[in-house]
Amino acid sequence: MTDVRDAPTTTSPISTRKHGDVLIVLSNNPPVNALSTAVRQGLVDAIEQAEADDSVHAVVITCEGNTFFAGADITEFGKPPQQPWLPAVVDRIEACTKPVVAAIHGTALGGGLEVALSCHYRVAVPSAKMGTPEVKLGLLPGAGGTQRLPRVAGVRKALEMCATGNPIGAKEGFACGLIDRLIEEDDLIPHAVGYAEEVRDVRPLPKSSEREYKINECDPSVFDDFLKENARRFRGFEAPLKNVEAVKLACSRPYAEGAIEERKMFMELMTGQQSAAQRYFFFAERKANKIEGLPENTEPRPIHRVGVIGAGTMGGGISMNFLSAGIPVTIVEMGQEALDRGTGLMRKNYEATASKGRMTAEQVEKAMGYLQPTLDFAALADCDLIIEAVYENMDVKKEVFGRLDKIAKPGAILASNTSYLNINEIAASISRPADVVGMHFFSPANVMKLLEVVRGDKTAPDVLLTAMGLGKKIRKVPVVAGVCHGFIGNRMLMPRQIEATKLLLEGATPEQVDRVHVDFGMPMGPFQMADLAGVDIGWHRDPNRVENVRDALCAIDRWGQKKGAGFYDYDERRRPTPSPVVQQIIEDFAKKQGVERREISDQEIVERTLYTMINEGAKILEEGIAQRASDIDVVWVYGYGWPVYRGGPMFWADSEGLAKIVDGLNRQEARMRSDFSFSKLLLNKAENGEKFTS
Ligand code: 3H9
Repeated sequence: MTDVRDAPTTTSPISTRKHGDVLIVLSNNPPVNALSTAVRQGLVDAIEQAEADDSVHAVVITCEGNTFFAGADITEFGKPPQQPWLPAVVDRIEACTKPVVAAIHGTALGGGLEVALSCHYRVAVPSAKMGTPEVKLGLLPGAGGTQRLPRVAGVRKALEMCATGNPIGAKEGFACGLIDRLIEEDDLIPHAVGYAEEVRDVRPLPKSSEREYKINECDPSVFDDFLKENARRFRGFEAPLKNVEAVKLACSRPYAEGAIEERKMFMELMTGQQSAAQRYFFFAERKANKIEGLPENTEPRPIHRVGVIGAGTMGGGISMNFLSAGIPVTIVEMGQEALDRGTGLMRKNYEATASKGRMTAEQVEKAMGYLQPTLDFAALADCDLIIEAVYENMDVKKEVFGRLDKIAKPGAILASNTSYLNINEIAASISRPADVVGMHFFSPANVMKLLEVVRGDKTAPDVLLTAMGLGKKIRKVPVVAGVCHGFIGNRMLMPRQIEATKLLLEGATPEQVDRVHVDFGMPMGPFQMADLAGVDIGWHRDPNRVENVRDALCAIDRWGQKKGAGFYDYDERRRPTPSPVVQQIIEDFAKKQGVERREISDQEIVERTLYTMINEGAKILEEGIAQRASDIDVVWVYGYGWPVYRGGPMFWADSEGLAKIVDGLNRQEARMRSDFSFSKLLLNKAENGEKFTS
């Protein structure tokens, strides 16, 4: 068979060519073959062409480049819709009187999967993935996906795919009936054409919208069970519930009626605030990867081996990211016992993942096989990147960097995992400041997606580019931050923590403050977070020096969950209950400091904790610590669990209205910490009716 990938060039992203009696319809719309207006029109035209040409007996729809259609063109959302609409396009494909085969590679996502579902047959290479990620944009599949998918793949599978947005692999797709045939990698189009020839005379044509048996055999309890299982995951989100509702409709209504309802729900979600926030966030995440001020032609440095100093929880977690990506790691500790404990914990973590079926035993061994544990600091000499994850103390860090300066090979990148310390000071203490960068991982480092890449004054452009690229390679979301105390995330956390603690003295309880944050959509409130992380973090360790509530808790061993007591009491299953001891401590302190206790409203908590964070975010922006407001949002969503349906703190501030934020802060200013000051950027923008994000 000739290579049918040599399609002639046309101005439309859709081209056609004939191979025997099969019309091959090829999309070429980089980077992801999104279903733009031109692509949709091209598809309709191609189907009309197939209908009109008597010599055509079957059609194959496929794509050039890395992927099958990855969905509707998200950049068109929010603009006046252009004909032909995707629902009409997919209906036209399904109504074709000649068999249509979708030939899938890469990712058939959203509208892309809906196109595939409207074809009469679907073939795919084993590496292909299929999914309905609309829910991650606060939407549901709006071109018949919620109605066709359960009919083809089964109700439970459709629920999982639509409501979680997670894709499935082609093999799983084949097992559930979504894919009709798996085809060898690299041979997709010729085999798809062969398949089309095999089925060219089969009638009636199998139409997804007409299939009944998978929805007829559905147990009605599947919906409630599914919602119960996922209650925590869906908390606060509108779209997952709408997706479930739409799939449920497929089981009770004829296709045509279900499709009309689906469309209504799609439009409802599309015009809502949550989807606007989630669509904003989709682009925010991608923008975060772009580094400003990078000289053209900057090339990353090659990284073949990574060194990690410190095999504690952080060092171990950091190492696992590289091991999982197949990058060898040399991990150094001071004593054999700590080294064994660290590597043992890494293996245990991998094995736990394997026991949940998310890794095979071979993959565990493969990952651990990339690890070289050692007590010999000099073993770091052949590493291309060395990350220190030692005790958070400037003198200790400088000492480690001094040693690295002597043994690291020329051109090696020297990174610190510090959460607060000044990267410029560390860099200035050695002979090669241009090689120094911050790589701030969040705990647990093998799980959390965020990576703050801290750009020092002297950090070389290629060092920054390498750290960002590597972050992506190990499946993190890297964000560039400038040097300041706490960088982006932890710096914004500080004013929140200060006000939250002040509020306790003034009359709020830890439960109230935490509830306000959880109701807002955060995974936990400031005091739940303190108990989880350890109330003793940063404590001076002198039980006789009790200057605030935290000192008082630490002095009596209430260090948080690890001690069974912190701001809350914990039972053996780590379930929290309010603590009368803590309440007494708070009241005693209030008395000692002459703070008059009063009723605190939930609104005051929002204004003093969340609004102060916005103010700090604005300062971070005006000082150039963050490249753009959306980067701050990425940090907060991926590093601290800010609800993505509120876009992130800066997007949320914009949607609340900056004048409202300023009003709230003005109202609270007298009660807040004495060194509170307004961000000029916030004041200016509020006054001019501007926003942080566009
Ligand atoms: C939908 O389909 C609704 C329908 O049900 C109903 C309609 C009526 N549109 O992620 P990457 C851009 S909703 C426009 O870095 P990767 C992206 O911004 C849609 N642009 O690549 C970036 O641009 P830039 C459902 C898009 O290889 C570039 O492509 N589909 C779209 O890491 C590369 O992206 C989805 O939600 C789009 N749909 O990952 C799928 N997708 O270079 C969303 C990407 O200027 N997409 N871009 O920064 C993805 O999940 C990933 O992009 C994908 C590739 C896995 C495909």
